[in-house]
Amino acid sequence: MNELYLSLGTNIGNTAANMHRALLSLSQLPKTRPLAVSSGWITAPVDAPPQNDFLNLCCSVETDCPPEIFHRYTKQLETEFGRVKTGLNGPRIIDIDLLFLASEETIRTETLMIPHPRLFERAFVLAPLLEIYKNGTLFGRRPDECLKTALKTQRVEKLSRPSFASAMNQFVNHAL
Ligand code: PH2
Ligand code: MG
Ligand code: MG
Repeated sequence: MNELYLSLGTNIGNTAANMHRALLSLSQLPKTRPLAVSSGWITAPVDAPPQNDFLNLCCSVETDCPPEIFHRYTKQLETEFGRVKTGLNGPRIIDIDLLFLASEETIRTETLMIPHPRLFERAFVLAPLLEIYKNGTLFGRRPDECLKTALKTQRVEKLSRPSFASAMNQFVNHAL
């Protein structure tokens, strides 16, 4: 059993609807149980060509799937959403990234790097993550301190009442 933290992002089309669908799809993956979901955050693009702001959030799941298999499922979901590659860090209908395992296990293969190599640099990951990850440290680092640094140059804004709240509730209620 792995406790896995994920980052989701979308900035094409109806982003709330995309996020809603992504959460429900994730909760229905084999051998997988949702644990927690953060608020939605509107975030300026980072390390990316000019494009629309993103809707980002983080969630956690418990899964019996090995991380490589889970990763394959999330890639399949992205394809089902109709994601097409538009250059490096181009706009996307949905991006589902595996951030880290609560066990702090490290994975380095051709296709998968866990922890995510840019995890500690990105406010659009750290701000939502800190809402659901309550350990003070991660891989010997302080995510709250990293967020402070990232916020000096990156803009993120928490959504107080996201229109996909029902999907967030359904996501966590599967865990009951
Ligand atoms: N994802 C990226 C690159 N830049 N910026 C924001 N705000 N949100 C993202 O999800 C994002 C990004 C690469 O996947
Ligand atoms: Mg990404
Ligand atoms: Mg990705």
